[in-house]
Amino acid sequence: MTIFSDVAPVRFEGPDTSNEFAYRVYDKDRVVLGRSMAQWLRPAVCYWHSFNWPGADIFGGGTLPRPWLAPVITRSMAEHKLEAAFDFLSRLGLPYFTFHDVDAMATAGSPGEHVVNLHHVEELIAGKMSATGVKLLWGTANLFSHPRYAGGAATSPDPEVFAWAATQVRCCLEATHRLGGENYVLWGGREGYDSLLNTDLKRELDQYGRFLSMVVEHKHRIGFKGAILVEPKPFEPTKHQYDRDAAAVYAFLQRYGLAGEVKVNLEVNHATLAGVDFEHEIAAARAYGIFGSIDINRGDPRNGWDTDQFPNNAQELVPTLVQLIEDGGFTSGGFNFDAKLRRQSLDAADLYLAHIGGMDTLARALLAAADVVASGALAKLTQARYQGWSGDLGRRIQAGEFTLATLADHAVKAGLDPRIPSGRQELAESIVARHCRY
Ligand code: XUL
Ligand code: CO
Repeated sequence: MTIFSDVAPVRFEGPDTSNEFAYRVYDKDRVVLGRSMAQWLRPAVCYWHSFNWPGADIFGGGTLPRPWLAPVITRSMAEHKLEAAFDFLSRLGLPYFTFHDVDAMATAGSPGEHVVNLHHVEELIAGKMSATGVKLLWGTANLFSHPRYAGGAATSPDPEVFAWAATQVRCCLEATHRLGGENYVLWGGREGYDSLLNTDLKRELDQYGRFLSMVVEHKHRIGFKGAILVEPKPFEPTKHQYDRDAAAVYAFLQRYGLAGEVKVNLEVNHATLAGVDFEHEIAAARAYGIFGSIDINRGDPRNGWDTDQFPNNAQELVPTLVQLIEDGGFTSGGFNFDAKLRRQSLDAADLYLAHIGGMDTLARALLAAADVVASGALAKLTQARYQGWSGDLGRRIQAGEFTLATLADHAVKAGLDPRIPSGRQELAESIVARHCRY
């Protein structure tokens, strides 16, 4: 018995159910455009917000019932947490979870203790995974909470901190590999600066490049076949983070020769904080060939910080799902609920209600996006816009048949007087809106 045992296993009951602890739209086996909802969405519960966060904020302490939490976590507390987490996971019925090393293990005071404590909990996690069938979408090392990381991990002014970070990533990557994890994530929360007056930006980027190269080398050394994913975020906790968005990460990967080795884990509210739509981040990552996985959540339109709320607006997510369907779905990625309860969501039951609402939102967006794609209407409209590029001039420009000078000569000689086609933006928006009926 844990605090999560009061809720019966959550099942699909359809839109007319009066049971709040049931999925209304998310039916894991329902086939949509040739594959099941579970296969399209590959949803994961995150360990940190769900089980390792007491509901504290900068003005006050924990509010949520998490009896296994304290400033120093002992082995028995970590085991209590694990018991509760897998009780919740098996009742919620989603296929994956994600975790940071320190979310799951007993607190360590030295690198040696870190290695031992992580290994101890890894074995217990392995047992729980095989007992419940819940799989690992990705693991990650927390390189931002401990005071040693205040000045960065890989980008720290102190190489001993870099070595500590290397220890954590080595162990967590190996644990993720042994647990059958499908990806490994690095979120560089402190890899940035608070002031350029005391920061050597070029040196820090070189350090970060070195670190990631070491991670990639180790991945190959141990035979980990999953993707290495960097998670972009523009700021918070630092004033400026180097991996601010997908485009910045791509430039960084190119600079350090890692573009074929590392992809991105994109998060909805990180895009919002970067001042772009989430679908922009997806489109940019796809264009650069680095799209990997998604942390699903949302911000609050009137708050400029990372509120990590559960998603509740399916229509907003349709452009993302359309792109995912166009790609034929995730490869190794999935939708990880990097979302937390509000501080007043005090009951153990609230964690179920939050995930159920989030899952139904994703399922609604999937169904609407599938209808949009099946109708062919957006694809037709976009294709019509670029039609000119299929003509003689467009093909010859792309084939490199013109120089700037010969093309200019051609324009003058032909007296070009183009009329661009209508963008039909309002129609495109109506197409999305009219398919949001689930
Ligand atoms: C922080 C964030 C992290 C990463 C994992 O904003 O999103 O939870 O997803 O370290
Ligand atoms: Co995240």
